[in-house]
Amino acid sequence: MQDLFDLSGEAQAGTESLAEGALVLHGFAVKQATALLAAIAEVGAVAPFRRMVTPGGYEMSVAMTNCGTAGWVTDRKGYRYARLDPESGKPWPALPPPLLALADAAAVMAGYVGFVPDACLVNRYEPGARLSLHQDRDEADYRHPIVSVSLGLPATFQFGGLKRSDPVKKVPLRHGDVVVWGGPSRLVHHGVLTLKDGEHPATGRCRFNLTMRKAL
Ligand code: MD6
Ligand code: FE
Repeated sequence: MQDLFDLSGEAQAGTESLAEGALVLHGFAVKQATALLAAIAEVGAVAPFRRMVTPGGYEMSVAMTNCGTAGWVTDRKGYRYARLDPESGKPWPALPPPLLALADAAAVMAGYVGFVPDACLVNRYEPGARLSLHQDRDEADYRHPIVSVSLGLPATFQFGGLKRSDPVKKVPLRHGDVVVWGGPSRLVHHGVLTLKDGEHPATGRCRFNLTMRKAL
């Protein structure tokens, strides 16, 4: 953490502190974007994007797939991590090395040393898609941080508090931005506002978000 803050407690240029333990690294993944998008295409070819159903019976507007030892899934039975893709019955594709390298580098920047994710949820938003306010709490151990990468169209991220009713900060996330959060912020509520239409040179009419976690 030390080197990201000067003596006044201000975050370093290009970084934005959202709360204790939560940091936006603006543009941190821009140089790796082409490699990351190629990795997403490979994952999607093996485990296609699909719109999962919530326990309440709603089809999500965000299309999802996974890579890693475990993948996050939802259906009428609930939210959980599963080692097998329910669509194919086969293991999820492995976590691509460029994702692992980025997760490590970003976590170190935010003061988390030795972060090794075993799950990466890949979200695909088309214009009109949104993700309502939620907590990520299906992971076994909340001491591990989460590293999140945004690619393509910009979105407005909502960063709230530990209570669902806490005030929510609106944070613009653009192509190449990385968010790292853990520690006291690990269980904050967050979401993504409805994606506006647009065209991005790297992705076309969509936004991808990768969230890397230690799930098991
Ligand atoms: C998104 N992100 O940015 C959704 N969850 O599309 C998340 O839900 C998220 O960015 C946990 C940690 C970081 C995240
Ligand atoms: Fe989340």
